[in-house]
Amino acid sequence: MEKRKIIIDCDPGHDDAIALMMAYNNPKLDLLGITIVAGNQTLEKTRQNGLNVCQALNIKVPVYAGMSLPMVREQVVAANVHGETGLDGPVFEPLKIKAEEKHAITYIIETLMTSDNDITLVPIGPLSNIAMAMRIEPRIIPKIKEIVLMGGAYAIGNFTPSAEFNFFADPEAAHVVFTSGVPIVMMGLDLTNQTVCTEEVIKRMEAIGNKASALFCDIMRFVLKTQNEEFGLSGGPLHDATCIAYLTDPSLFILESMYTAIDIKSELCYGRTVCDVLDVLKKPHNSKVGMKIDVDEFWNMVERSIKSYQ
Ligand SMILES: [Ca+2]
Repeated sequence: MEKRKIIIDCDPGHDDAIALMMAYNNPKLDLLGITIVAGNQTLEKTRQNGLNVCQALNIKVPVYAGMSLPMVREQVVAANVHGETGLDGPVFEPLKIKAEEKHAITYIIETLMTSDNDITLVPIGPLSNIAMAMRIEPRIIPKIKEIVLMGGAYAIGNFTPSAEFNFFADPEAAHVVFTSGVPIVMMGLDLTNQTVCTEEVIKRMEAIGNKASALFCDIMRFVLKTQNEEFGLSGGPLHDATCIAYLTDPSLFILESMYTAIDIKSELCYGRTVCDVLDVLKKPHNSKVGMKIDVDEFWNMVERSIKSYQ
């Protein structure tokens, strides 16, 4: 069976770390490269976190650092959820691996331009790297097989009342991506909030007893703590990991095709994902939006992924 080629563009981040864990060692996926963007924390910190996760799990995939700032707006980070380092909780060994010299955008452009139109981009942070790559070299746009991303929400936001964090952190970049014409699968908060990791799930993964399970538990125990403090929740969603689950087994998901736009003009709704769920605008559909996930099977998949690390 041919593996699906992917590039993960991330801002690690707790759920980013689990997504990387699930993508590597995955029998269905060929993880070509990891590109890093500022988001949950500054670029310096998200790069360090990405490398820490790769070193801890022995993930042998090149890591490229990209945009340190959004395209237009001033920078915002999500220290309220991810802590001062952006990946508070686990304690890592001193770093022995480094990011590549090449800029993430150069890597994305060169890799797509020399591809057979068979690479899927998986952005799970703000879309700054992907949008800038599209603006610098528009010829990459028809080369992208599909974009499977975490971001947005057809209902309410989590960083403002109307906007989800990834899109609020760089709304103009999200606008560029959603108007590019590339087929988009959007895993928004409406779907990702269904994957609530509880202490019971953590105990189940802890019982596996390998390095991946230890990292999973250190990460998710911190997530549970902040989700409780910030939102009063008894569990923490694994937002970014849903993209990897979809790429591994799309049959676990219910998606709906619709037109989606990003609000980049208003004050109250800046960064809001305006999803035309009822198709009132009759505009060509540019996205398939995740509505429902089989949560039991999702946890089985997470468990299989953790077990794949010896
Ligand atoms: Ca992320």
